[in-house]
Amino acid sequence: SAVIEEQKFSLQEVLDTFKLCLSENQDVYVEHYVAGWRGLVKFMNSLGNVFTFISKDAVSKIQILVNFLNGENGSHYVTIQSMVKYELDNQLVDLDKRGSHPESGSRTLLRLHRALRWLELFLERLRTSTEDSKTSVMCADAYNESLSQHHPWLIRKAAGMAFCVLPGRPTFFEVMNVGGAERVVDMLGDAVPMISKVYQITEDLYAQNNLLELP
Ligand code: 1PW
Repeated sequence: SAVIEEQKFSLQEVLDTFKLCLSENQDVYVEHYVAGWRGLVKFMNSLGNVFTFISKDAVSKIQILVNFLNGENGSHYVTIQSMVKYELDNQLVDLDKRGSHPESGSRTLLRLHRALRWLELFLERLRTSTEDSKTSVMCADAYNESLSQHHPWLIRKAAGMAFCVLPGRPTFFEVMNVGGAERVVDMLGDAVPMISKVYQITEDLYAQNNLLELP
């Protein structure tokens, strides 16, 4: 029935959300970016309890952005581009050290942005993996190559421990609920370039505005 259909989780749907992120002139919609992350959180939570420490932070960051989007200045938060411009023009961002705006939209989104790079690298490894590849190794390699550089020792340790208990590749593919391994590979071949594009546009915007190290 339709109800059961709705409850069924599919990573395909999540990754499709990232397709909706890009406007005609390559702006990134915050609404869809956040919706994509909501789906990723759901996915992480279905991988086991150890991931709740990871997803909890994503959830609170998603909520900060949603609050801006639904707030009185919400019209400035429709795209990442308009958000950054609005917050910079109105001195709403702590640029060098944490001060009166510790939870700006710009610094909050930067955290999700850095994590999106991890996801991109991880999904690409998953796509090109073979039956005997270890998800824990793929996940750790992707993490060490990206997000870990922004994390202190304690979080790196905790993340490393969480990766160790990640389910194996077959379970992983099952939880994704996309179909057989071949279909997963096809889906990822479609989704990874899309995520990569959203990532690159955001990265360029932050680089141009000197925001890549926001505290
Ligand atoms: C298997 C699928 C994986 C997909 C995405 C992974 C999401 C990664 C979230 C890692 C979070 C680890 C714990 C929280 C750390 C925060 O200190 C950190 N947040 C993030 C998202 O890196 C930095 O945020 P903060 O402390 O500067 O507010």
